[in-house]
Amino acid sequence: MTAVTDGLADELRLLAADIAQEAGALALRRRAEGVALAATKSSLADIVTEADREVEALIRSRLAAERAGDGFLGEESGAEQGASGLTWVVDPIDGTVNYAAGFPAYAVSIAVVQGEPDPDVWDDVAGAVFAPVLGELFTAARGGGAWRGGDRLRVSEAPPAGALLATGFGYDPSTHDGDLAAVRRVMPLARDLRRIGAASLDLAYVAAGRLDGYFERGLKPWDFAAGRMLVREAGGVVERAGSASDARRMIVAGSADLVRDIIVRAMGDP
Ligand code: LIP
Repeated sequence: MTAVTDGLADELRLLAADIAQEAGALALRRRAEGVALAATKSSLADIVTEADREVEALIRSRLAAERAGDGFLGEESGAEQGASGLTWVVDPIDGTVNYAAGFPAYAVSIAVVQGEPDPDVWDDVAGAVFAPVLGELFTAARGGGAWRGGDRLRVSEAPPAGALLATGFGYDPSTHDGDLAAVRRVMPLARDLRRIGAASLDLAYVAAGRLDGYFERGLKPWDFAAGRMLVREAGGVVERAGSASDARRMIVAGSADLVRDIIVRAMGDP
């Protein structure tokens, strides 16, 4: 079991940032050449492109070369246990629908965590979210704060006019009614609502204070591993609301007060 010192956490932050930027550059090149759909996954709307697979393969091989004993949990190529107690949790292109449609809001999301590869119990070590079109890199290391480039990030307090919130919707059409009902219940807290289409960026923007809060049901660990760490290191709170047996538990991020208010409304009676 690797002992994670502050120095190692920061080293892994820089490695995550380096690989995320290399992976982002590959995604950008492939986008310029045209997007080829490789398959659909949970539903027809849940697409994977050839680039998702190629970018994840690049990240995986870079990590295998640099961090041979670590485990891996990736959106496209699954899980592999390591011997070091550290696991890399990777979404090669978060915001695949944006990527395929030509919207700039997509990102490479890379986190490294310690302990069981279960987001309810793992300890954050380091993470990076890189949006190649937007040219923005967000990073965090355990206890070392969250950063956009060289600027330290801090979550906002929602202003009196109401919170600027973001949310997202699952790919499965049968989940839309429930997602919309949650939006309706939370809306009284909001000044306005965004649907950016990439959970890692929603969370990075909460960390940066651009958004006051974010909530979404049904995210997978790779969607939020790095972003959740950014929010926490920026002084915010990220909760998973609902019972552990619910595969569509809601992620709620923001300041402690706002997260509490969102959960009370979102989980209330319709
Ligand atoms: C997607 C997101 C999006 C969310 C989807 C999905 P993908 O990740 O980040 O914002 O609403 O449910 O998880 O599939 O593009 O990596």
